[in-house]
Amino acid sequence: MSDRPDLVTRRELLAAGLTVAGGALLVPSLVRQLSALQPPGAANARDVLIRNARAFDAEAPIAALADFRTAIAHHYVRSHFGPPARLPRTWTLTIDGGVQRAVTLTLDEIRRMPGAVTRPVTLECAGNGRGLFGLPKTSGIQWGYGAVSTATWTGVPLAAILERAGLRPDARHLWMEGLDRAPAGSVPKFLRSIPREVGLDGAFVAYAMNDGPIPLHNGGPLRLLVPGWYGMASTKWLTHVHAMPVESDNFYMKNGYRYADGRGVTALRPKSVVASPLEGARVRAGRVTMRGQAWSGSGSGGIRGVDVSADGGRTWRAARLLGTEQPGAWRSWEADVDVTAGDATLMARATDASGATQPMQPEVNPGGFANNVVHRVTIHVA
Ligand SMILES: Nc1nc2c(c(=O)[nH]1)N[C@H]1C(S)=C(S)[C@@H](COP(=O)(O)O)O[C@H]1N2
Ligand SMILES: [Mo]
Repeated sequence: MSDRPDLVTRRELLAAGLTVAGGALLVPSLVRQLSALQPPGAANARDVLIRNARAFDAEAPIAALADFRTAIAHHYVRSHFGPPARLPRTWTLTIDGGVQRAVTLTLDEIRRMPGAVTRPVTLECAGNGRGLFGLPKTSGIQWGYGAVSTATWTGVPLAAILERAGLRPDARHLWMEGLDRAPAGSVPKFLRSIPREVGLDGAFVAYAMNDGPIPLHNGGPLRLLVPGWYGMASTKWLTHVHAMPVESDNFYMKNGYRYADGRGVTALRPKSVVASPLEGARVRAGRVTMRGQAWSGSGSGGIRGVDVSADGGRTWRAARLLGTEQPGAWRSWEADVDVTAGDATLMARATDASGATQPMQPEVNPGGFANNVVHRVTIHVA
């Protein structure tokens, strides 16, 4: 049986008037929402009316995170207001503000630009793990562990696009704008800006995801990717980059995405997930192979190591890191551990090259951001 129903969040299920038993529910309205996750392909190029415009937020099933690359069917989805209700016949991206000349490029022109890059990017929602903090329900989506995924994205460096416009030296910040808007007039658009250096170093404008068109729910046909930063920086449905002297004063910059001390939420914190075995799994006593992913943010220098424990944190051993370090993407790991009859608590703890590691207890903040507490998985050993 497919684990696709797990993509539906608890909130969606509650909205549909359902309670979950094992997560394996499939009802017609949910099936329709799930099918909206399929790549719209050529439909993007037309003036289509999206009928399911309501925000759709979904996590990846943990089992799917065992693979380095997350399939589109399993990639998490998050937006504040859902996709734009209408797509223009011709998608354009305009660079204006503090530039020598404002430039507008069509999607086709961007696709034909030289210097395209294809690279894996680990996107994690800043709210991933909020549900584990035990905050009031009003604090935001009560995500578990699965608001994180890694797809292969193709696009052109933002630097190359900005070069066409000629960024002026006083343009210290890049204000991103997407086509989506709030359904009610008084709610501001979701807008974010990134510092100029971040935009010029590694950020790119993508038109393909896992070798095909970007599905509408993941920000297609054109989106920004800011590798190493939490997901809110990676503006979906990108139509404008406004070069500005100061940071954006949008509600989601000034009030949203701030830690208790007022600092903005930016780079990913070191974190890991145990994707196998799964919570509640039944295994035989003896050797068990643990598998998962580990990642950290820009400026961290990547993952230095992952330690695992099979006895609730009393003893630890180093996991094997697989493949090679690719900046902006997570690192797969595996480890063999020995378990004896009874319940066993498995844990993984990532440390990045800067020496930062995951806390054993959640470090709560009122917004419920960036929870990188060590993942605990309890299994039954017979
Ligand atoms: N235009 C726009 N871009 C957006 C958002 C949004 O609401 N509107 N949400 C952001 C957030 S909070 C996250 S976590 C990522 C999610 O990207 P994904 O749905 O492809 O996983 O998109 C970001 N980009
Ligand atoms: Mo997010």
